Amino acid sequence: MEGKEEVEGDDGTITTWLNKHREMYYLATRHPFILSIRDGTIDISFFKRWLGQDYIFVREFIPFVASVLLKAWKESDEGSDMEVILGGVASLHDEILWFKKEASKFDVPLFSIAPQKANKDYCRFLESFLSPEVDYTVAMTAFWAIEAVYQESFSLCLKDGSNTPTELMETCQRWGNEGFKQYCLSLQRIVDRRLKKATEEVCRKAEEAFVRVLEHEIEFWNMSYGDTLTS
Ligand code: HMH
Repeated sequence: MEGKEEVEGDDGTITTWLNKHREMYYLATRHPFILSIRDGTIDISFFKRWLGQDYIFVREFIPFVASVLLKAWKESDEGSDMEVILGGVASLHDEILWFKKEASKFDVPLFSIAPQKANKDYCRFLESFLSPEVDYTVAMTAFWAIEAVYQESFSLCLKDGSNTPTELMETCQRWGNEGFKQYCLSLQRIVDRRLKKATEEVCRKAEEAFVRVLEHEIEFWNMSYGDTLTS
């Protein structure tokens, strides 16, 4: 169902980056945490930890996306960018409600959870984009990458032959569904369009942001999957 036909926007810079940083992208999108969901072997306590930590992350992600919206309003050459980003903001509202519902289903107490180190580091990274000094194209690149990693990861758990536990299907569908994939492609097209006109400096910073996102995503999965609750 999730065919290979998605390589739309083919010859854009993003395709080049995905090839260049293939190994790291692979680590971020096929982490043992995700594979264990797909195989049905996940330790549910790891899932619950991820759920609580991701709720904290998403709350921080909202101001980040709002700042991208603001940058689009100020800097974008294309009015439709704002609509795509606004759609992202709207779906985050739904996502927050979903986290609360899901947390109560799994008895995860959302309000007494402390962010772990990898989460704090990732949130601090998000905050670094809030400054008006950060270019729209660079922030947009990070935004796309953050969404794309989840889309790619969770869609793996919906593929034929996967053995995803029923109670985790909703989570996988949330980020793995076709609509979310199309939304990620819209973000990707914006980034590719912007990069075509960007200075070398902006392109370099955007690529750097992409790689940093992959690193943070890997650390986030490690945090969710590891044995330790500390640090
Ligand atoms: C850590 N990355 C992380 N959490 C998320 N919810 C997303 C990406 C996608 O929104």
